[in-house]
Amino acid sequence: MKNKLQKLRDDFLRQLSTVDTSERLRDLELKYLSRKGELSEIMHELKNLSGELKRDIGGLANAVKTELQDKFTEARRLLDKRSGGERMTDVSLPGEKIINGHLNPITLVQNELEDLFTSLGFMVLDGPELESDYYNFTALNLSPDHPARDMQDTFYIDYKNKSGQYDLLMRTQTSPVQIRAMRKYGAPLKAIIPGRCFRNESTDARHEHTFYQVEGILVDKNINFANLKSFLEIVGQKLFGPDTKLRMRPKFFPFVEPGNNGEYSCFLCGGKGCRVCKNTGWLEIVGAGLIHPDVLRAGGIDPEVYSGLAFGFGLNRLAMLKYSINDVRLFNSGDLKFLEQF
Ligand code: FA5
Repeated sequence: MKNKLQKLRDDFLRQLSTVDTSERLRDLELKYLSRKGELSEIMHELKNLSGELKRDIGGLANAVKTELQDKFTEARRLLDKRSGGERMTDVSLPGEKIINGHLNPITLVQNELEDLFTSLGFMVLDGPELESDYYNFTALNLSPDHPARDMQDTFYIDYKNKSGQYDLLMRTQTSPVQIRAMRKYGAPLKAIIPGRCFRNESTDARHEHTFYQVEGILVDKNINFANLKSFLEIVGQKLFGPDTKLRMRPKFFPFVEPGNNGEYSCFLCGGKGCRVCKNTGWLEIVGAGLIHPDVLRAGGIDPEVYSGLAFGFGLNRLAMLKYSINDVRLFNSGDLKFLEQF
């Protein structure tokens, strides 16, 4: 075994003295010094020896190992130095193309809306995605037995509060941040809140379990429906062009009174009727209304002094319309062929 070790050492050193590229150095490392290399093999065989012999040859093997590793490290240092500190392969090979990332179309629309609303003096706020039942529903006038809760089923967290109730859930809308913002900043208040929402949906081309909304809230003295209408018009014209028209139709949301659905004239057919608007000429995009007095109270604001407006856009839907995307599920697909188009 001593001879074997001696031969391995000599072979290694002889070959090392002729190495002139990092590839050859690497080959040598693999052959002799790696976990499955020849030196490891010999070390492995040591366990079959006994007593003094094992100690002698073991000592020699360790000394050879240290010597070869030191020589190897030194050879690598010299090679690196010769190539200017960098280890190079073939410098004549074409370089690797660095692929640029793309912004998701949802982010593009979100950025446009943030630019618009900050230019109008709105703050951009954030809120928790893991929300309490109280903020997501009760404080927004959806008491625990309110039938309108059925419209927004979500994912509940398996955790009980001190009263033994499950009260943590993934938020279904950005509206709970209305309450948090009112409590934190009081009135007057101007804010938008973009963010991710979750619903227990059977997904299809228009419905996802995870999607984005952007909430808007404005609280001040004498806020009225005309103010709401003008904000929704500004958004439509900014995103879809100056000729975009707005239509508001009544819709029930427990946290606004009166509530409505905002619809824009179809950007594709200009209101004549087409495939995108299902021949109606209008596209339903936003839920909105004047903030219910109970919600202002839950936010710590006196409804006798202040009034407010609120709206909630579906960001995925806005992006679908702006970029003619025909399936909402593409946004979360991670499909580069889709994302690279924007
Ligand atoms: C709401 O969520 C209300 N919070 C909006 C609101 C805010 C009303 C403030 C009044 C005042 P709604 O459930 O309609 O409303 O959802 C709003 C928008 O979110 C929809 O128009 C749609 O664009 C988007 N949306 C809702 N569910 C989904 C889903 N499963 N997948 C993709 N987008 C969705």
